[in-house]
Amino acid sequence: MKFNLFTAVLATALVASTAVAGGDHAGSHHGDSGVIGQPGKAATVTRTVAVDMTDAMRFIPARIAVKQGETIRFVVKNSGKVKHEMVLGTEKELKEHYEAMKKNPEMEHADENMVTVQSGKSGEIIWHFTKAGKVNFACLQPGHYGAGMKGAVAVSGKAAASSIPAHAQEKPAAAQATAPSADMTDGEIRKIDKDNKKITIKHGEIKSLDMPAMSMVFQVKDPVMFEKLKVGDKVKFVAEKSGGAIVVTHIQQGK
Ligand SMILES: [Cu+2]
Repeated sequence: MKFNLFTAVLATALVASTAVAGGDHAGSHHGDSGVIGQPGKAATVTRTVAVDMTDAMRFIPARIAVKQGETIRFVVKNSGKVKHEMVLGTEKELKEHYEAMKKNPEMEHADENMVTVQSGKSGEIIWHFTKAGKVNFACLQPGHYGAGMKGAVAVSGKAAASSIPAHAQEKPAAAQATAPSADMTDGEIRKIDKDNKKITIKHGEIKSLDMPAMSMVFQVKDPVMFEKLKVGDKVKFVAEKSGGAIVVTHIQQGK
């Protein structure tokens, strides 16, 4: 009896550690992840892929092959003279986001599926590919995607027959946007930069700015707003365009 119990515990431990270490089970842990995968952890990176961005509006390479379950560290270099970025997404997401960037060239987005890189510099994205299929990427700087600055990651599937309960959560913040206060947007604080009077908020759709759900860096109107806020807080806020920036004018604790 004792032996059986021990065996059971050991088996459980093995399963748990495999899931954590390898991330092998196709996005089944945490019930997270959309269709393109999820942010990866540095500790579980399986491979590094170098990507070069050029002023010819190209990614080199533009085609990247990975296996389902891999966590890739993209080291993204900007060899050009202008700012470029690499953003992972579905074609639909990228297009929506690109249109929002064209309307709001001052916006500074900051999701984990992307990196914006200044001329001559490098940045990185660590991404865990949980589903077989195609993950697109593009540079969403105004004019760049339109000029063909895009590519795709082909994610090859595995033979494994594990079921993938990931579909349920493809629409995160936007789906809960049935707030009674119509002009407030729901969000969650990701980063607070008091020195530069900036705040990063993962937010739902901002109808007044025609902006889809994403994480974005905002200016704050008054630094006094920082006093009651900390990273991780759920908030409701109002943002508007002002003096070449997108500024949070009101913010309060959400539910
Ligand atoms: Cu670009």
